[in-house]
Amino acid sequence: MVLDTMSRTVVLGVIGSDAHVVGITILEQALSAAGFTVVNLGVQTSQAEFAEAAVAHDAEAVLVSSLYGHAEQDCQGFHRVLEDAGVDAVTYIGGNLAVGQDDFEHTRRQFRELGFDRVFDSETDPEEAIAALREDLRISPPESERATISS
Ligand code: B12
Repeated sequence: MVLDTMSRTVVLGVIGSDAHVVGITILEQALSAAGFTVVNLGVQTSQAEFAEAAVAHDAEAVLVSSLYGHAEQDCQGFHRVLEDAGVDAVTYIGGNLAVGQDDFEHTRRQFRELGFDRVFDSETDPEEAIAALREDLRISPPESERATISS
């Protein structure tokens, strides 16, 4: 079943000790404008805080951001924490995920193996994440965009 309504909740935050706030602020605005209910946990968010928020808000997606180069360490065991808390949500991660990030396909594989459903690099336009969420959560695009997609 494809759902038309967009009151779907997304939890968003920057994991670990990372304090880069600009990316998630832009993502929050874009997701809100696209009709999602966004719970922005802000910077320096622990794995447990992501899990607690996802449960408390019955989130359908958990979006993790990391810029400072320690994402791999910060995300070890993350999906186990979500699973133990009973979270049933798609998980995305994006940002500057590796130091250097010269081979993003390698980075993507690494984070897919950690359990993330989708992995985005630092060039990602928020619209890409929104399109991915619509696909993964089976939300049909708004009327205004349907003509564009079918043309
Ligand atoms: C501003 C900045 C800072 C500011 C942050 C201020 C603040 N409160 O936000 C300050 C000066 C504090 C800072 C500190 C540090 N920084 Co800094 N910082 C930057 C800088 C210049 C810009 C980041 C930014 O705001 N970009 C603009 C936003 C719009 O883009 P964005 O964050 O990339 O987000 C977009 C995408 O990545 C994507 N995205 C992000 N997350 C997600 C998540 C999902 C799910 C999706 C779909 C998409 C997505 O969508 C966003 C919107 O388009 C970058 C370099 C750069 N040009 O990117 C370095 C950079 C991120 N910093 C870096 C480093 C190393 C640090 C420090 C560790 C430096 C140090 N030794 O102290 C510290 C870390 C401090 C900490 N605890 O976090 C490195 C990271 C290196 C790496 N990963 O390999 C970078 C890349 C600089 C560099 N080239 O070396 N930094």
